[in-house]
Amino acid sequence: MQGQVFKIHSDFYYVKSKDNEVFECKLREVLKKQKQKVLTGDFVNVVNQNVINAVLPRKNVLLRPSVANIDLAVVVSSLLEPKLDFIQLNRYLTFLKYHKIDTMLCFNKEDLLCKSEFKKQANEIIRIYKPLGYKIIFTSAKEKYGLEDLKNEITNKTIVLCGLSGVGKSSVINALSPDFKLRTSTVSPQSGRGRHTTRHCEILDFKDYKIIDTPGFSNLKFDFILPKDLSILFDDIYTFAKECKFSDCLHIEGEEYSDGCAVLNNLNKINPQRYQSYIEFLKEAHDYKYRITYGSVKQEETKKQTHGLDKVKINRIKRKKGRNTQKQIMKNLHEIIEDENEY
Ligand SMILES: Nc1nc2c(ncn2[C@@H]2O[C@H](COP(=O)(O)OP(=O)(O)OP(=O)(O)O)[C@@H](O)[C@H]2O)c(=O)[nH]1
Ligand SMILES: [Mg+2]
Ligand SMILES: [Zn+2]
Repeated sequence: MQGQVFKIHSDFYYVKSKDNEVFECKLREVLKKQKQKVLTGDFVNVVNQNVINAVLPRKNVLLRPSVANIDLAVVVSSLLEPKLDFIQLNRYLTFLKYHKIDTMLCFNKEDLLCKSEFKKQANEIIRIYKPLGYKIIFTSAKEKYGLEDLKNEITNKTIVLCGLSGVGKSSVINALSPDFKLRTSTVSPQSGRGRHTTRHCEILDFKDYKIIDTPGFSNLKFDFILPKDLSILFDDIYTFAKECKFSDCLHIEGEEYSDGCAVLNNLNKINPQRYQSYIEFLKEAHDYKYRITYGSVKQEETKKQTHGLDKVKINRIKRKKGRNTQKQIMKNLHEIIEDENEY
């Protein structure tokens, strides 16, 4: 039998067949030994009604939240409570772009702003994100605004809701259908943050679409990518970065290439918060580069002491980085998943 994993609780995988039959399954020992990750959204093969013995090829995978086979990610932000945080939003967008997943934006809690304040915020959002090609909707789960706009975008799709804790992901699902009765809780008045109410990813089946509710998280870091590969994930920066005449320029204000850098020459055309996000993520990417370089250098220093071959040392550092980059990215992301599961 084949089916889709719609929920995972510790070692149990809940699989729904095409006929909507639900099976509580375990993973076949050999898959465990192979460290095969099974994610919510995976299509799997089930034998004996309760053993997953194969994961079918994935259309795509997102490791934060950990889900597979998604048609669209909807990044949910709240206009207030928690306060709209553009850098955090850019984190999600950049991460999804890295995973090549279609993305749209949903700004919830419209009811918390007065008309004029809402208009001001909405205009700013549209000015920044529409030119980047994102569909944008405004909703209120409380007042049930904007839900038709959301439905229009997600019909016939499997979508994942991503966003900080407390922005109203589960509330939006409850507003679309009272059947699920997902748990929600208020944002803490002290910290202004959500309370991590949703603990697991779960696919909720609607008649015309599937929605994956996910736990909110904020500690997503770009510590799996090299600094030189970051600008390509920012369309608005890359437009100029690809014209920059310095091949190894990272387009940072005040640094060695600032005279004549194509990005810096056009900084007035880039939204300041987008550029600030780029610089912030760049620091995390630098930490990653430092870590992998330092790891290799340490190994090579030992080699040097034994063989005294400087030239070999340089070549090996370069080779090591190239070979290991992809493996390291996956390793880092898998570590992130482990953290995620600790909620
Ligand atoms: N005023 C208002 N409050 C909302 C709206 N949507 C959600 N809320 C409230 O915001 C709080 C958090 O909502 P949740 O649905 O639990 O948020 P979440 O994104 O699922 O949070 P996690 O599960 O922790 O990731 C709850 O008290 C909701 O009642 C809205 O549109 N307007
Ligand atoms: Mg929730
Ligand atoms: Zn440059």
